[in-house]
Amino acid sequence: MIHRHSMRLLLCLLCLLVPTGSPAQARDAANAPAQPDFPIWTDPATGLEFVRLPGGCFLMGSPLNEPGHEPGEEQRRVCVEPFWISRTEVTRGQFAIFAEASGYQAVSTRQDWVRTWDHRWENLYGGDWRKPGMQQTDTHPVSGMSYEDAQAMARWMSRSSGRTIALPTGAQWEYAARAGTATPRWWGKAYDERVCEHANVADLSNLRDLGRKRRQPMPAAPCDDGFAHTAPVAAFQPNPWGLYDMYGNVQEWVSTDQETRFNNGHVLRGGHFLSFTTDLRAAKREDVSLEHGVYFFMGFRLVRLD
Ligand SMILES: [Ca+2]
Repeated sequence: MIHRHSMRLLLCLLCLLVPTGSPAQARDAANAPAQPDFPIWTDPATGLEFVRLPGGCFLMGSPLNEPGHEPGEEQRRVCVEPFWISRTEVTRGQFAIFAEASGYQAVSTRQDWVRTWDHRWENLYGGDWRKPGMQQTDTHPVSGMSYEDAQAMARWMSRSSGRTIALPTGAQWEYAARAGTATPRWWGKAYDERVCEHANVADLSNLRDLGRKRRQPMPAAPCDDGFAHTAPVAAFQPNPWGLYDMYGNVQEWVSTDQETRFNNGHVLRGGHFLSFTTDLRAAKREDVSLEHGVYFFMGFRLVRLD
């Protein structure tokens, strides 16, 4: 009995000594950048928190030799006035507060489908932002959002808060995402295993998920961020200005301030949970036609302008 008890004790001690190496622990490691003391404002109706960024000028776009550089990313000096931007993407719970208070029917609800990917793109009929074809809770970013849905929530929040709430312009989004850096991503140039500390992207979780379903692998980061689909907001390290998930998780609508290829087009920024390498860059613009419908990786964050 004593022998068995000792063994159990030894095993318990070993459990404490062996690192689990979980993605969450890796992300909690000491590499997070120091956070400036920017003012915070909380929207009273939804609890969405905004950080006040100082105004400034920066080089928008990317140099010609940046891997993934595309037309439309030509570098130019841009200045922005001070503005507030939400620390996180709008969550499903926050969007639900808006939808219930206003009676708003999202595009995905009206059309009764969301476009998903599970080894190929498919329309999930009967799905909408509440059932976007993946496991989510109210702390995950709302997904399956159209540009129109994001604008509708901004208008409602403007009325309810008495402040001017909007989608960020492309310049505001990129200024916030860069947070004073000039590299492709705020943590630098490299796209290696460190990406999993900073962003929820296509990673080994996606390969595991596809492997379980006996489906073809896809390009993925050489690390495990723990999420094959969306992650709760603020689960990864914030950027140097205290903003979470500027890369990966859901792709974010910005208000049109640049040309798009489509008559009825708008721009998404920051990549999403199925993105990899060159799609996860500060300068990357995803130009989409609204006729293509809403995809399960489309979400947004908001700005306050006064
Ligand atoms: Ca992931």
